Amino acid sequence: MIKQERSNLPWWKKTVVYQLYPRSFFDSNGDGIGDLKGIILKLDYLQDLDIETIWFSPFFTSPQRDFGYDVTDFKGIDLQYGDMNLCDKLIDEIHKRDMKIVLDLVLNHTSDQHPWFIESRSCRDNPKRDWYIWMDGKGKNPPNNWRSLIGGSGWHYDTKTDQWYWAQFLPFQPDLNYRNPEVKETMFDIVRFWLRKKIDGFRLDIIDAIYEDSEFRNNPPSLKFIPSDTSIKRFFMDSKYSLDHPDTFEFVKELRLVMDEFDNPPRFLVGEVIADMETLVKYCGEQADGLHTVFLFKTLRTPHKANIMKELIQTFEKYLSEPFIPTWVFSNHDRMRRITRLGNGIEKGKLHTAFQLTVHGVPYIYYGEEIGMESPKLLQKESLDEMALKYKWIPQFVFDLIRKIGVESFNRDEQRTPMQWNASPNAGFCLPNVSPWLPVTPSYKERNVDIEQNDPDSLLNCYKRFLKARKETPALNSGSIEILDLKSIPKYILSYVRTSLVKGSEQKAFIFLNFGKKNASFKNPIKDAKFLVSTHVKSNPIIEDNIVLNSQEGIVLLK
Ligand SMILES: [Ca+2]
Ligand SMILES: [Ca+2]
Repeated sequence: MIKQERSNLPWWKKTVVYQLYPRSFFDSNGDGIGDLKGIILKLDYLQDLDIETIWFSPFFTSPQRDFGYDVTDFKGIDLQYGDMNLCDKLIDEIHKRDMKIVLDLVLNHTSDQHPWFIESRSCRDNPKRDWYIWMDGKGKNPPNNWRSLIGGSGWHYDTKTDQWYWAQFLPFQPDLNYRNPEVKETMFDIVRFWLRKKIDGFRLDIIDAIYEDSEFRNNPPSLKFIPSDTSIKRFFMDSKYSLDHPDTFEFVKELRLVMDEFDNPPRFLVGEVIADMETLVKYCGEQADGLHTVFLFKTLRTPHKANIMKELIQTFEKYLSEPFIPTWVFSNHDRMRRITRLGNGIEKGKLHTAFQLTVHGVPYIYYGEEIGMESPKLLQKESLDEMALKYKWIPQFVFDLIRKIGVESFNRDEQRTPMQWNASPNAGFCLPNVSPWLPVTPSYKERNVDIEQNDPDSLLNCYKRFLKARKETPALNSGSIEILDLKSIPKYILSYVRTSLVKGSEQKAFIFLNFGKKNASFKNPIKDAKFLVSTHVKSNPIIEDNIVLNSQEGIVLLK
């Protein structure tokens, strides 16, 4: 067990991150779209919740075809959300509350409406031509067999110049060419621009897609069709030449050097990467000189079971122990919400919360997760999400089946519905007479901030208890982790201990999570431990020599 003083860890290893989707948080001006002013008005809510870091999905200038992940000006604020003055105020108001701000950086591509791409596609000898990836086709076919991340060829033919451009994601998001040094320098200067504005870190969109093979070799075939969170084999193709390119591992180190130019306070990076563990750690650098952290999406589809959660901890600790640190994410703007995945069970949601906020690593809370917001069933063909529209020809019942059996949602609108503030029409997200950009989820009348704040037994108050305990307890926010494998504890109970040195003496937090369907009672393995917090109100888990837990109850004992 590591016995070093860990409470002096850098802030980003101890923090709790809240992912905020600006379009859906709070509309301050009655157009049905969330905005920066609305976010500023709600910052007290996040501070009161003990959120320490806020990551914003992009609010840069964009035609909004991919709702901000298609940027036309990386240094501009989209008019729908506000302007630079408001952004400066937002940064300031967040820092005033002793919180940190993380922006979403889309380095891989721009919008096809970006002035750079408009120039680039105008003619073959334009100075910006080489800022994007252009190739001759093979007869009437694309240059090679590479598929995009969302299926189908990632090559798109441009009639004007009779060449094809490469797009890893949607067709209107052409990839930048990082083999051109001007592109790299320009993008690094954009990073510096935001760091000078005191941004504390960046979440890096599809950072595994930065470089592709310079020889454009065909990708080999694969037997795998269905995409997963741990493999680049998908759509019957092994994307070895178009994803996780060795040059990208070097690129993140260069980006890290740019970040390190700004060290007061230290800044951090978290990368969106879909890969196996061996590949994921490569993005962090052998000398911890790459990305500070990466998302570990294996968590997204983990069944609600003690032994599987235990294996996850063991795997993450094996690959990402000090100086690295795991991340824990259970929903985001692309993937089905956690509570829907858990069969809409609030009690399971509470246990999940206890797990996420006590395990070793950086927790990511997706907005609304704290009140149990669901991914409602929306019709694929009516989607505003272009990725969902790409598959609108598939009959709806297939998506319904995927939701039911595969427990996944392919219509990203379902993850992006308006924040539920209260039980008034439109859930208090926008004025009652305004139509919100996406429909409010029907269960908003029971699941909203207003109601849950006043109910001690709500999911929201469970979050509050655990967030507060985490913030105030060094063992929980900085301690090392060890699984407690004791024969006396039933198998359906996940238990682990976090240890930290506080002013020279050892603090230990013992966590017991009952994933079982029944109440449990077992001999208390720890003498003189004090009860700190539980998922259940009026919990009394220490009874004489035993620990007694309700089904789906999670507790922390402190020693
Ligand atoms: Ca608005
Ligand atoms: Ca790329």
